[in-house]
Amino acid sequence: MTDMQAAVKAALKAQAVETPSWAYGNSGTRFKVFARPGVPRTPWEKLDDAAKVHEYTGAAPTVALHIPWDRVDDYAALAAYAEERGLRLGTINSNTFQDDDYRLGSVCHPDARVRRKAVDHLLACVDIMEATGSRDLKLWFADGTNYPGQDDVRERQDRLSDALREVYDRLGDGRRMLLEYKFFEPAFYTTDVPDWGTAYAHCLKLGPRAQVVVDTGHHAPGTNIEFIVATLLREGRLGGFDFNSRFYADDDLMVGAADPFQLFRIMYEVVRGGALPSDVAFMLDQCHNIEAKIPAIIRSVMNVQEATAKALLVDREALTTAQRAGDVLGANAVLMDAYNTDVRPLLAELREESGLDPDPVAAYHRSGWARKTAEERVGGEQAGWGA
Ligand code: AOS
Ligand code: ZN
Ligand code: ZN
Repeated sequence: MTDMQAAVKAALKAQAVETPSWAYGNSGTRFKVFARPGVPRTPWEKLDDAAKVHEYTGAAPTVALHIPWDRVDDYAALAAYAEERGLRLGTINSNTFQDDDYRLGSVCHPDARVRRKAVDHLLACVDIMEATGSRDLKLWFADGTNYPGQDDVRERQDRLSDALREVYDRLGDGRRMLLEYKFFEPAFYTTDVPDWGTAYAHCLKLGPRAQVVVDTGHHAPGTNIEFIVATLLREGRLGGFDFNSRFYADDDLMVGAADPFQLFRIMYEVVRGGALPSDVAFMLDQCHNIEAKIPAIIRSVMNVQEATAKALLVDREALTTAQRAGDVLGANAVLMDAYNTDVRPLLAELREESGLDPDPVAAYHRSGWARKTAEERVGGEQAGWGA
């Protein structure tokens, strides 16, 4: 094994991908949610499924929760349950978009009563973090307007700023606030946190523990996401990723499915920025509408690993030499050589060295977990979006 291969393997072994609890539940579109037999009915069962993903990949040790979709009476008990299964509870995702009260927004709503309600929910999430031991609070706001003139765009920024300040100041020691942006949907004219610049400006004002989250599906077509990643890393403000794939809008398909080359370019900037390992959270934010959920999540983790392996294989020395010499095609070729490397044998070897099956999807299918859960998880209500 070359030194390069050993270094690549060591970096890959240290990489962890956080899976989202909501990906284990039923989901769909506004047209139809397709129910699948065996889907979890409770947060506890979601953790049982997440444990399977970790068991076969060895790379998914934490699970993000969504409040209130994963509401339980005792979060410390949920954390203990996760630990018994070799997992930890990860990022707490807040929800300020589901209630009727939020028709005109949440923390940016024109009515102070609604803003108070939204901030109280975020503060409740801060308390939950203490019970679960979660490091990060992830904020995504559906706030915005549909029509020019509907509300005062600048004043909405002031309201947002006040809300973020109150929540930031309540974060416990070592906790972080991750602010996610999205350019449109559900609001269609203005969105209150539409882009990385707006998120970054708020984070800068708040303090170092406020960080930007890049959801790969939240950009206009053609946006150079890896440039945003490079910039945020340079400024020390990249808190994490919500990984998924998009063809059109916020499609939430499996990461690396639509554009594996883009994922590679992003991971190259992560490696280049010295962020592997780092505090950057590598999270999935996906919904599996027509496919089996656990194998899709395993596949997604593998897609992140493959992109990372290729990014790590870039011959940085040769690249720098070509870049400094102004060798445009030579530099491009160095990058493409790494991208075009088949890293699957390397990853299979790595898994075997860690006592895992080289083919996690096949191992999962052989395990009989899908059949067992379809038989056992009857009655009650299946979890899904909003459940
Ligand atoms: C919404 O579009 C965002 O991607 C959110 O990160 C997320 O999907 C939702 O809030 C679930 O927590
Ligand atoms: Zn997201
Ligand atoms: Zn999204």
